[in-house]
Amino acid sequence: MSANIEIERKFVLSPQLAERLMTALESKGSSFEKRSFQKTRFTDIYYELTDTWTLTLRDWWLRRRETQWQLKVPWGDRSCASELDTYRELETLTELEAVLGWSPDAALHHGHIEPFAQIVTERDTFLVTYQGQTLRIDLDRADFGYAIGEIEALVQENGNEHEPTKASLPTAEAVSLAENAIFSFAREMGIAAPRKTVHGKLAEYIRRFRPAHYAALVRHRIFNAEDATSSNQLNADRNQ
Ligand code: V4E
Repeated sequence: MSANIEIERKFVLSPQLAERLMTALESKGSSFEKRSFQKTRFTDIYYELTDTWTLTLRDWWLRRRETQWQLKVPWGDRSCASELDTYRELETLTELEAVLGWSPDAALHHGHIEPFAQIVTERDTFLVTYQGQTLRIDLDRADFGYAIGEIEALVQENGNEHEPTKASLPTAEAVSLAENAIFSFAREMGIAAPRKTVHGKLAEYIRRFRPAHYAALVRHRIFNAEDATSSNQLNADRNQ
């Protein structure tokens, strides 16, 4: 089984930065080649084992995006304070069932899993070629009043199906190249390094609406303790 490794740098999306990025990404004669632009709207429903936080306390994130089941599990041994998120992204039922050991449809049908968050996102996506890499820039607005940007690269894993979170060397080299491209693209776009970890939409949703779950994730070092009191972070960041 070989899945995609997703390497992602999140940034706080102030209205000013969103406008500046839109202009830069639409302009010609830059160091990157714009390949496409797309607007989408989708609903994610996140699931946990019923009455437990078993999956999320392992940093496993099971969701249904519209009709498709997806699972993210950590790749490598990055600390939760890292500026980059690196996850294996599993999207076929065969992959999901191999890693989970059960079928999400059957688990839902029998009440073994239950939803704990629902988020509707409006997303502007730019695909660019930069330093030989395809980068994806997502500008997201979530329905609970949170906006965030992401620069993301995908690397095809040369996987070891028995150790789903273990890094293999060629994959590690490809991930390292992708990381460099992401950092350098962010610098060129004038996206400042955040002073604190930037919450993804779900992390922020849990912080706002599921405080006990959030506290457990901080205790288990899935989320960073420094962020426990942060809000939208617009004021704490320089992307204004
Ligand atoms: C919570 C989480 C993950 C679930 C997906 O999170 P999110 O970034 O909100 O989703 P989205 O819509 O951007 O997914 P995409 O379309 O890019 O696939 S994946 C990783 N985490 C963990 C996590 C963490 N440990 N710490 C912080 C600050 N954020 C997220």
